[in-house]
Amino acid sequence: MSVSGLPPYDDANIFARILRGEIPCKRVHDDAHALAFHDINPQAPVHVLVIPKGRYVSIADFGASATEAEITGFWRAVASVAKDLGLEAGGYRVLTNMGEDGGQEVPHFHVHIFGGRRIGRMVP
Ligand code: D5M
Repeated sequence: MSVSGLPPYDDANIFARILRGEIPCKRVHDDAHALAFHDINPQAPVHVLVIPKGRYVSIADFGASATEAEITGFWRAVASVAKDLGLEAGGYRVLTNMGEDGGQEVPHFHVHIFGGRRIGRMVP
Protein backbone atom coordinates (compact mmCIF):
# COMPACT_ATOMS: atom_id res chain seq x y z
CA MET A 1 0.00 0.00 0.00
CA SER A 2 1.10 3.54 -0.45
CA VAL A 3 -0.03 6.73 1.21
CA SER A 4 -1.24 9.81 -0.59
CA GLY A 5 1.49 12.01 -2.04
CA LEU A 6 3.80 9.05 -2.57
CA PRO A 7 4.21 6.95 -5.68
CA PRO A 8 2.51 3.57 -5.70
CA TYR A 9 4.68 0.55 -4.96
CA ASP A 10 6.64 -0.61 -8.01
CA ASP A 11 6.97 -4.40 -8.09
CA ALA A 12 9.87 -4.09 -10.53
CA ASN A 13 12.14 -2.30 -8.02
CA ILE A 14 15.43 -4.02 -7.26
CA PHE A 15 14.59 -4.95 -3.66
CA ALA A 16 11.28 -6.49 -4.73
CA ARG A 17 13.28 -8.59 -7.15
CA ILE A 18 15.69 -9.61 -4.39
CA LEU A 19 12.73 -10.58 -2.18
CA ARG A 20 11.34 -12.74 -4.98
CA GLY A 21 14.75 -14.40 -5.38
CA GLU A 22 15.11 -13.12 -8.94
CA ILE A 23 18.48 -11.56 -8.24
CA PRO A 24 21.01 -12.63 -5.62
CA CYS A 25 22.08 -10.83 -2.48
CA LYS A 26 24.63 -11.44 0.27
CA ARG A 27 22.05 -12.30 2.91
CA VAL A 28 22.80 -11.91 6.61
CA HIS A 29 19.30 -12.30 8.08
CA ASP A 30 15.93 -13.58 6.92
CA ASP A 31 12.75 -13.91 8.98
CA ALA A 32 9.00 -13.39 8.64
CA HIS A 33 9.25 -9.60 8.66
CA ALA A 34 12.70 -8.62 7.43
CA LEU A 35 15.51 -9.48 5.04
CA ALA A 36 19.01 -8.09 5.58
CA PHE A 37 21.87 -8.17 3.09
CA HIS A 38 25.15 -6.42 2.37
CA ASP A 39 24.95 -3.19 0.38
CA ILE A 40 26.38 -3.58 -3.11
CA ASN A 41 28.29 -0.30 -2.73
CA PRO A 42 29.48 -0.27 0.90
CA GLN A 43 30.18 3.10 2.50
CA ALA A 44 31.69 1.61 5.69
CA PRO A 45 33.46 -1.64 6.67
CA VAL A 46 30.02 -2.98 7.57
CA HIS A 47 27.15 -1.65 5.45
CA VAL A 48 24.00 -3.73 5.56
CA LEU A 49 20.48 -2.99 4.36
CA VAL A 50 17.39 -4.21 6.19
CA ILE A 51 14.10 -4.31 4.30
CA PRO A 52 10.60 -5.34 5.33
CA LYS A 53 8.95 -8.23 3.52
CA GLY A 54 5.87 -6.14 2.74
CA ARG A 55 5.38 -3.78 -0.19
CA TYR A 56 6.19 -0.40 1.38
CA VAL A 57 7.69 2.44 -0.63
CA SER A 58 9.33 4.37 2.22
CA ILE A 59 9.34 4.88 5.96
CA ALA A 60 6.28 7.11 5.53
CA ASP A 61 4.37 4.33 3.82
CA PHE A 62 5.63 1.74 6.32
CA GLY A 63 4.70 3.85 9.34
CA ALA A 64 1.26 4.62 7.96
CA SER A 65 0.32 1.24 6.53
CA ALA A 66 2.27 -1.63 8.13
CA THR A 67 0.72 -3.71 10.89
CA GLU A 68 2.06 -3.48 14.42
CA ALA A 69 3.49 -6.98 14.04
CA GLU A 70 5.34 -5.93 10.88
CA ILE A 71 6.69 -2.77 12.52
CA THR A 72 7.79 -4.56 15.67
CA GLY A 73 9.26 -7.46 13.75
CA PHE A 74 11.15 -5.17 11.41
CA TRP A 75 12.75 -3.01 14.12
CA ARG A 76 13.61 -6.01 16.25
CA ALA A 77 15.38 -7.45 13.20
CA VAL A 78 17.37 -4.23 12.70
CA ALA A 79 18.76 -4.34 16.23
CA SER A 80 19.30 -8.08 16.04
CA VAL A 81 21.24 -7.83 12.77
CA ALA A 82 23.51 -5.13 14.19
CA LYS A 83 24.14 -7.28 17.24
CA ASP A 84 24.81 -10.40 15.16
CA LEU A 85 27.29 -8.45 13.03
CA GLY A 86 29.22 -7.65 16.21
CA LEU A 87 28.50 -3.93 16.08
CA GLU A 88 27.02 -3.38 19.54
CA ALA A 89 30.31 -2.89 21.37
CA GLY A 90 31.65 -0.20 19.05
CA GLY A 91 28.31 1.23 18.03
CA TYR A 92 26.71 1.79 14.67
CA ARG A 93 24.41 4.09 12.72
CA VAL A 94 20.95 3.34 11.34
CA LEU A 95 19.73 5.60 8.55
CA THR A 96 16.87 5.74 6.10
CA ASN A 97 16.50 7.98 3.08
CA MET A 98 12.99 9.06 2.16
CA GLY A 99 11.88 10.52 -1.16
CA GLU A 100 13.69 12.81 -3.52
CA ASP A 101 15.07 15.31 -1.02
CA GLY A 102 16.14 12.45 1.23
CA GLY A 103 18.10 10.89 -1.61
CA GLN A 104 16.14 7.64 -1.72
CA GLU A 105 17.15 5.62 -4.77
CA VAL A 106 15.31 2.35 -4.28
CA PRO A 107 11.53 2.72 -3.71
CA HIS A 108 11.18 -0.13 -1.23
CA PHE A 109 11.56 0.97 2.41
CA HIS A 110 14.98 0.09 3.78
CA VAL A 111 17.34 1.12 6.52
CA HIS A 112 21.09 1.23 6.24
CA ILE A 113 23.26 -0.06 9.08
CA PHE A 114 26.77 1.40 9.05
CA GLY A 115 29.53 0.22 11.36
CA GLY A 116 33.04 -1.03 11.73
CA ARG A 117 34.58 2.42 11.94
CA ARG A 118 33.77 5.79 13.50
CA ILE A 119 30.93 7.14 11.35
CA GLY A 120 31.49 10.85 10.83
CA ARG A 121 28.85 13.52 11.18
CA MET A 122 26.48 13.67 8.25
CA VAL A 123 26.73 16.89 6.28
CA PRO A 124 23.39 17.65 4.57
O1 D5M B 1 20.03 3.38 -1.02
C1 D5M B 1 19.90 2.29 -1.88
C2 D5M B 1 21.08 1.41 -1.61
O2 D5M B 1 20.85 0.15 -2.24
C3 D5M B 1 22.42 1.91 -2.13
O3 D5M B 1 23.32 2.05 -1.02
C4 D5M B 1 22.92 0.80 -3.06
C5 D5M B 1 22.08 -0.36 -2.65
N1 D5M B 1 21.81 -1.36 -3.68
C6 D5M B 1 21.29 -1.14 -4.91
N2 D5M B 1 21.15 -2.30 -5.57
C7 D5M B 1 21.59 -3.27 -4.74
C8 D5M B 1 21.70 -4.69 -4.82
N3 D5M B 1 21.34 -5.36 -5.93
N4 D5M B 1 22.21 -5.37 -3.76
C9 D5M B 1 22.60 -4.70 -2.65
N5 D5M B 1 22.50 -3.37 -2.49
C10 D5M B 1 22.02 -2.67 -3.53
P1 D5M B 1 18.99 4.57 -0.94
O4 D5M B 1 18.77 4.76 0.53
O5 D5M B 1 17.75 4.22 -1.70
O6 D5M B 1 19.72 5.75 -1.54
